[in-house]
Amino acid sequence: MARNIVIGAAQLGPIARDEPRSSAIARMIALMREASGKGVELVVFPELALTTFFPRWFMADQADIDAFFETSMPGPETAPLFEVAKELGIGFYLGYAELAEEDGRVRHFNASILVDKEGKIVGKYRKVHLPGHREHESWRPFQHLEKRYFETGNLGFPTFSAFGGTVGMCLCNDRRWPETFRVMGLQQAELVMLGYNTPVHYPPAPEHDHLQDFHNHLVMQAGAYQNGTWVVGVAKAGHEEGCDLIGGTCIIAPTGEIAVQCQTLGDELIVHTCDLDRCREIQTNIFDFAQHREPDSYQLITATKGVRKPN
Ligand code: CDV
Repeated sequence: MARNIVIGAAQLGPIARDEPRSSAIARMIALMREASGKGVELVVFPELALTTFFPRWFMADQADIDAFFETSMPGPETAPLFEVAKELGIGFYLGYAELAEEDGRVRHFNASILVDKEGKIVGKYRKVHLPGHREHESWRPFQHLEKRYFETGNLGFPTFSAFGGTVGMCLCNDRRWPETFRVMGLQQAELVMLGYNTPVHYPPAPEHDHLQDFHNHLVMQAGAYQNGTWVVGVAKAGHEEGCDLIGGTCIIAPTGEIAVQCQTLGDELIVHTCDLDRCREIQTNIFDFAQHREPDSYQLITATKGVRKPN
């Protein structure tokens, strides 16, 4: 018996700096309605899906930065997304900038939530691997100030029992790190959802620009196969405020094969029926962790942050 879930990966094209959230949300609702017509139960949206990718600009005034953050979820502007999801009986993953009051102080996270078919938040994730830099670097054609604007996520990589399976989340740069997928794999994740904003041009190593699409799929396919999990990776794509972002939104099977992939750099929905039981093909065979892992030999992974030189 299959444990099927029909998943929609809802890629977004560029969002302008002055585009109001209401416009981005209207675009997402249109994709959600299209998804509903195709029997979708769960829609995955990109990272920082409500606004333009604001870490590309240095902003000195905290009020200008905070304007890109959500202080409540749902809030007045995001409520329609939750209402339509409930009306259609569709769950969703959403990436957004979270401004939280926690431990007696204001905190900023690059976050994602998982919302069930009733419009209720059933999972939250805060981005662990923040790429980029802290200070303004004038030599760059555009900034990547995630390290300045966000704190490192403090929730780890939890998984949740939802949509008839075990599901987890991560965000963009997280997908490049095998630890991300393995920590969720060790919780027997059957589905990992992630949104991304990935520029074609990587200023510190422009010689790799032509490899951006390859690396995107390479890491997600490896993460899927090595942990026997479905992976849904969703881009904010296209020419956004002078910066080209890759597309390549896709749904990847536990075998590492891309089942379906977007063809454009704009708003586009792709749909696939994912049988969560297919995870067992890998999880009880080549990557049967209990039988084959050798954690004693991996201690260096958590014992050190950087490289430890041989004696
Ligand atoms: N939003 C991201 O995390 N972007 C990074 C870029 C800067 C390399 C990524 O890993 O795609």
